[in-house]
Amino acid sequence: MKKLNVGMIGGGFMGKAHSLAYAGMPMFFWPAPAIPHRHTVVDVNEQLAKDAAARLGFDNYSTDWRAVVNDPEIDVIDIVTPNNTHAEIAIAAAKAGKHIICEKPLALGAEQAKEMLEAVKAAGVKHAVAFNYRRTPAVALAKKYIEDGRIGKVLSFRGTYLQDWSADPNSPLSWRFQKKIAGSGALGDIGTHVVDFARYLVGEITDVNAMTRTWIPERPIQTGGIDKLGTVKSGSNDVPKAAVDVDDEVITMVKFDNGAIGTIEATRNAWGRNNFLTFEIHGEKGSLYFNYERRDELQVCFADDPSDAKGFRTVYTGPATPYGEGLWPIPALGIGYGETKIIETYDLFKAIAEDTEFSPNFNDGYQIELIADAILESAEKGQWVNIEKTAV
Ligand code: NAI
Ligand code: SOE
Repeated sequence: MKKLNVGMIGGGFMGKAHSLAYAGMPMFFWPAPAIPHRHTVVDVNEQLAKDAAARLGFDNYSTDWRAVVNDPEIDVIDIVTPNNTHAEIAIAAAKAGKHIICEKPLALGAEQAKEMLEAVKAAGVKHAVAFNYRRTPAVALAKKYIEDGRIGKVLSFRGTYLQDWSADPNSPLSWRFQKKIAGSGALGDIGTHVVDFARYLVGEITDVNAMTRTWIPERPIQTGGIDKLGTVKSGSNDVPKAAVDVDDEVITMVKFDNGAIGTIEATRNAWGRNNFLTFEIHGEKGSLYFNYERRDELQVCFADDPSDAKGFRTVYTGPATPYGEGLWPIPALGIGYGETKIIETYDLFKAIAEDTEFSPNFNDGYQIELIADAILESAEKGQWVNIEKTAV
């Protein structure tokens, strides 16, 4: 069985999630399309890189991503660093002929994403953007129902991504609150996951009309690299603060190319909401509702259900639903964040082994950046903005 050597750049939160997936994928999906081999992990922080190698199961560690990208032993470059580093690493990796998986959002904006797309196309390598939530089995089941015509023509989409980890003004100014590192705030960080759902399940977004707000204009300066996502607060009010220059909240109306309409909301300041990533889709013949906080479940209502039993009911994902052949043998044993990454890794390694396209890829990442840029432009101008369609 073919082995593919992975060079992973970044040893933080996503470094852990992706490493788990490299180890776990062949345990779930056997025969594996190819075996991921954890070759080298890179972090700018040497101690972190060293710890990451020991903890996450890599043979080697380095502080120099360029050396790893150009290492002839490496087949796949995995980019799990903050957003401002994605473009430079991905373009260098493409030039070195490596397959690439890059965390979301693909780039700081559409201009950068376009350069990344051009680089991978010129190199002829496989490219993936890690919008892993679409690989939750219940989300893939919703896609299947829509494609099978079970809810008929889609009329509307309502998507949210609500969290509360930054609602406390003492949650520090990590990289996620700095435009030069993150690109945008709640929009790029979590809103893009909803945009990915909308495009995956409904169709291309053509127009947006948005509002954004920055609720907490300054935060205590964070020293040190990893974003602790609000779990470590600044202890006193005397800590020096700096300005937040990204959005805390975004709400947009959207129009789709197939005539459907919808709304997308994202905020990290919604007390009581944790990973409230949801969609409700209404079609001419039924409705679907998903909430990631209850990710084994898809709520369904079909217009031809018996009239004395009409209403949302719960379908639990399991062996009979998408990816069931590789996951747990009884419905509702429990799908976790790790499984979404394991499935993502399985599909990527399959695409590499079978020379097919992975989706979502850099085309999708670029289109999502165009949509995100249009959302910011719309919020600034206070009017509808049309989105240019790329060659996706
Ligand atoms: P993090 O802050 O936990 O870790 C980032 C790591 O990258 C740190 O260890 C830092 O030292 C290292 N780093 C920074 N610059 C570097 C460079 N030039 N070379 C090598 N290492 C460098 O960040 P986290 O949460 O892991 O986020 C990384 C990426 O993953 C971001 O793009 C983020 O948007 C995305 N993400 C995606 C998630 C998903 O569900 N798909 C979940 C969380 C993050
Ligand atoms: C923080 O909002 C965060 O880690 C995002 O960066 C991820 O993309 C999301 O999946 C979980 O929350």
